[in-house]
Amino acid sequence: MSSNINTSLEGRLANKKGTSSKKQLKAIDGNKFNLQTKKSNELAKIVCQLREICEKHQGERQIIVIQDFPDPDALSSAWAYQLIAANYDISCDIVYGGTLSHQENIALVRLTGLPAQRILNTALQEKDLSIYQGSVLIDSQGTNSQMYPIVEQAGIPLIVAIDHHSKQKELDAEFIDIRPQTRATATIMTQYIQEGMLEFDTSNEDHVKCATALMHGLRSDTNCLRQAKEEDFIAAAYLSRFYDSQLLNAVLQSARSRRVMNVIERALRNRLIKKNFSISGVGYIRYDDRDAIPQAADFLVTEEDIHTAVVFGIVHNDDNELVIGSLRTTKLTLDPDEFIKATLGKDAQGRFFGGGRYMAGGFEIPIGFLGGFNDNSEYTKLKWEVFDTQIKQKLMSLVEPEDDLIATD
Ligand SMILES: [Mn+2]
Repeated sequence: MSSNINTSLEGRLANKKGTSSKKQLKAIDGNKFNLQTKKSNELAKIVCQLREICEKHQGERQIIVIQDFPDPDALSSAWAYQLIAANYDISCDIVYGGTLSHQENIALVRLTGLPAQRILNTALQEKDLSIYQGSVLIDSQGTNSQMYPIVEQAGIPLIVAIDHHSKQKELDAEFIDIRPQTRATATIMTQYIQEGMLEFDTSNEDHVKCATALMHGLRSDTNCLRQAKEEDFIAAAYLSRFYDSQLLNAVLQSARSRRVMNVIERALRNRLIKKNFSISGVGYIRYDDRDAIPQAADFLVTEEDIHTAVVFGIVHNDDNELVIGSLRTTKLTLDPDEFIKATLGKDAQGRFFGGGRYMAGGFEIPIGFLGGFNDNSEYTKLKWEVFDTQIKQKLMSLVEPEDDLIATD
């Protein structure tokens, strides 16, 4: 009954609109159509180039380098590239130099059997890299990997670079697809697959698991699809035909460790709030808990009247210390990449300490001569205070350009 009323109402409204608005609608549809064809032409061109590159390197062995602390987007996209390359008889090793830190990433790799290997820098230096005829960067431009400079120094040519972070440095690759406007590398990889680079098959267990991993990567880089754009939804819709929802659920249900909870507590306690920014130093963190930093930033940005959160700490393992920080923002006009580059600047070699993508960013600052864990607690405390003060001072210089630099409330 009610639907009848609606239909007749719609009918009457449509009649009232008259022909001029109908024409307008047609014109808008036409524009949309042109835009979409333009987009799909561009994509077809990109995929054609990638196909040529894969054909050219048929039978070779490549090393896929992902960031030191890989996230789901990087892990799943690297896996998709590996499966695509296998179609061209190119065998790929997916490697990272750091560790899997986030509980969801550990679960993802364990539950899907995702073929990524951790290689320590020292082992990589001893490894015979001449077995590789080319390297591949996925969801990275090499700046967030301690491993990539070693691969570069070994003279292995960069064949493919696929990423969605803002440009970090000039890359000399045979195929480059860097799209800072795209929310996830998983979206780009899914588009390649949809364009025929790989035929997903629900009876192939690896395909189902890779589709599940891509779905997770896409979700996690778009804040559970809340920041997703049309192309991400289209990619997700395509993946929905192949992924295993129960498997994805199992990955998402992995629990936080107590140590991660403790870091979040510390971030909450230490936070300094200025002009809608929440900035927090969390002190020393074990290498394996490194991912607690972005998780703490994710949490701090949920406070009312806060649009941007930055959390940082000194991450250490047996022989290395590094300041690592994460930025999360909900402010549309704040570009994380620009903010981090402008506040923290560059190192002696002219490389930025960090960068970002849409609504998120990160940085890594080597400690150099001051590094090394020390039994002397006074020294350890002093060292943290120096870094804490310096980083806050730099961040505050943009948050509050005119005011006194350090606030202690
Ligand atoms: Mn990503």
